[in-house]
Amino acid sequence: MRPDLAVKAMAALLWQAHAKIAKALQLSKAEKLWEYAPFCLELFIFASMKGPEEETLMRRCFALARLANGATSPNPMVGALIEYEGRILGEGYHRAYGQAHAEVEAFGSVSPKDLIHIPKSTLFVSLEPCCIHRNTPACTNLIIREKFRRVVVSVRDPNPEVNGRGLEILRKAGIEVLEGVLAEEGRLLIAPQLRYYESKRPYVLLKYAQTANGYLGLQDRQLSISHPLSQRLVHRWRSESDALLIGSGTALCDDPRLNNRLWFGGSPLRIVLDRRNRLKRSLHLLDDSMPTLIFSKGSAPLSGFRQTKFLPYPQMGLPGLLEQLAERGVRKLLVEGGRQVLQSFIAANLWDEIRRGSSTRSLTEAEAEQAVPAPQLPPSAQKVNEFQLGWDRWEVFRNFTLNLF
Ligand code: AOF
Ligand code: ZN
Repeated sequence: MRPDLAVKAMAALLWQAHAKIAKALQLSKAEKLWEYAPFCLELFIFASMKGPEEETLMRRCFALARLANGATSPNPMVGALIEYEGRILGEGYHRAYGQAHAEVEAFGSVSPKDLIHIPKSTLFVSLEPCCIHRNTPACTNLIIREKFRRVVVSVRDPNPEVNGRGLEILRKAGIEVLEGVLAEEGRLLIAPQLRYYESKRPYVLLKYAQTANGYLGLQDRQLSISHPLSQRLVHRWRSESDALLIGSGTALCDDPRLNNRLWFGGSPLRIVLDRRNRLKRSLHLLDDSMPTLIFSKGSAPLSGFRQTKFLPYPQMGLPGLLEQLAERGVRKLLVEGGRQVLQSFIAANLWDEIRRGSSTRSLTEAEAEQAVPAPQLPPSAQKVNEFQLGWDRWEVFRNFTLNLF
């Protein structure tokens, strides 16, 4: 039995006992009030347990939402479940852009015999239900039609076409609405969309690996720093990103493929900043095997590509570049270096998160002479998480000057 239901049952027993005792002792009205004390205490405990119960179920919505990490962009990840008397009747999540919303998936998973309970059920959703018909019909219509008793939401949809209207429509239809459950975590889940609607640019995630003595690598050749498990993790991060950006220095030195080979899901759009038109046709990045954007000087310096596009490097610099990417639907941008590119994002304060892996590997003094130092962490970087993976220590920093968290 659920603990909060057990308390409810206890409170009911106390209530009955109280009535009998009061009658037997023929207590006065004032004395009777005292009899309420234990009952009130139990009710208080019950009420205070309701919060964590809601948080537990909302956490489950977040976990469901994250199952589609990388597949929903430019739309947010969303998870939902339906609760009836402590039982989860159904759950679901928005699986991919253009497909059914989390609420529809959750409702669709309810077994036919449980459908009669819907009018007494609570719908938990990590995001405010939509009230517009775009790729799919408005979720508010489904919720009203099926007569849900209550809707519990973590955060509002930052899309100005929805932003609070979904909740208002539900309230007007007589549905009890609670918003703001685990709002901080809910905002993190939709950080790329919040960043887009707030700043018209993608959420920028800088990632780099450094040696124990703080170097990214050598000037002219690739250095193997990270543990194989870290490489796999980085591919996972690639699968969760819409685009992956590097500078021409890294392209020439490492000749990377910049795709996702070590994790499930797809690969991001490849982006190279090549302001001096230094890229060579023989590089993996110019193999035309997947969508690639090269920001170069003037019009296309090379031709004959199908999936590779050359665009002039924007006069506005990084802000202009990010605006262009946002217009192309990029909501989450992973920047994988090198030093110059990483440092320019940091200098312009155009970053939201930094993931830094520090290896136990060190460079020799001779190697260090022609090595590239890791970027300088800005004072605005606040560490929010760290973990060990093989011989690497990963640290996660967020930019708290940007008003997103
Ligand atoms: C929800 N539940 O699971 C998702 C929502 O028609 P679409 O898919 O393009 O989405 C239109 C709006 O719905 C947009 O504001 C987006 O933020 C929101 N996504 N809403 O109720 C969901 N994925
Ligand atoms: Zn919806």
